[in-house]
Amino acid sequence: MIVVHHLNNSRSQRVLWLLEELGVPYEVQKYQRDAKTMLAPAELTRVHPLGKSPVLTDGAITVAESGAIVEYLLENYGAGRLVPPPGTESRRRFTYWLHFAEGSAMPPLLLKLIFDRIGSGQGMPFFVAPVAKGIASKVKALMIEPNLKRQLDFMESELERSEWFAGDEFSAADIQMSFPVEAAAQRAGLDASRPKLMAYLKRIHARPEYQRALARGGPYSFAND
Ligand SMILES: N[C@@H](CCC(=O)N[C@@H](CS)C(=O)NCC(=O)O)C(=O)O
Repeated sequence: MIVVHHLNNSRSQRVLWLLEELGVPYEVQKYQRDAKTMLAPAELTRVHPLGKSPVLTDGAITVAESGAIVEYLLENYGAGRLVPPPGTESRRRFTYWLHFAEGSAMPPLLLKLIFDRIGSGQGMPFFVAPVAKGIASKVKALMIEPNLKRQLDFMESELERSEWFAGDEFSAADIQMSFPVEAAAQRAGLDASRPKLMAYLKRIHARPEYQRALARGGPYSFAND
């Protein structure tokens, strides 16, 4: 039996969703973030040394890293579904977005989360808070926000070319891309000025498999790393 080691409000939501799309039975082992630090509990390190989520166990096999989990599930349980045929333009786009989600889209989103927290001055001595605020707003203006804008513009333009990230068919690349797009809508300024991305979010949220995955995983707010 496949077990998804699922941290609340996390990327492992995508793994539940992919399993629902594939119709593969699975169990969910739930872990709660620390309310203050938002970090995963230490018990997750018993499943994988990095103690991050998602991790999937399938009998004696342990797979970590969401992109690797997507590839493992498609290879072993996909029977050719949710991935375009090799050698096609769609397959190249699929591979690009599968890697882009964690390799390029998430780093500036995570930096924004961190510098927003630093800039809030919360928990800092009163004389440090204004300095922290100044540094955070400089880093955001010079580095993080221009990157986020360029990436969102690029994603929007790609969805002008086709309905889904890899082409005309829904694929696992759309599942992998859901987390950064949701995070951008939650906390990085993605709004109605980018109608293709907003319509993509609406389409994925309307999928019954997405809804079933939410019901299995529990409350989900996209506000975390
Ligand atoms: N690139 C990794 C990122 C894994 C990751 O950072 N997971 C977050 C949850 S979304 C986590 O476990 N955070 C809690 C912690 O770092 O303690 C993946 O896609 O699997």
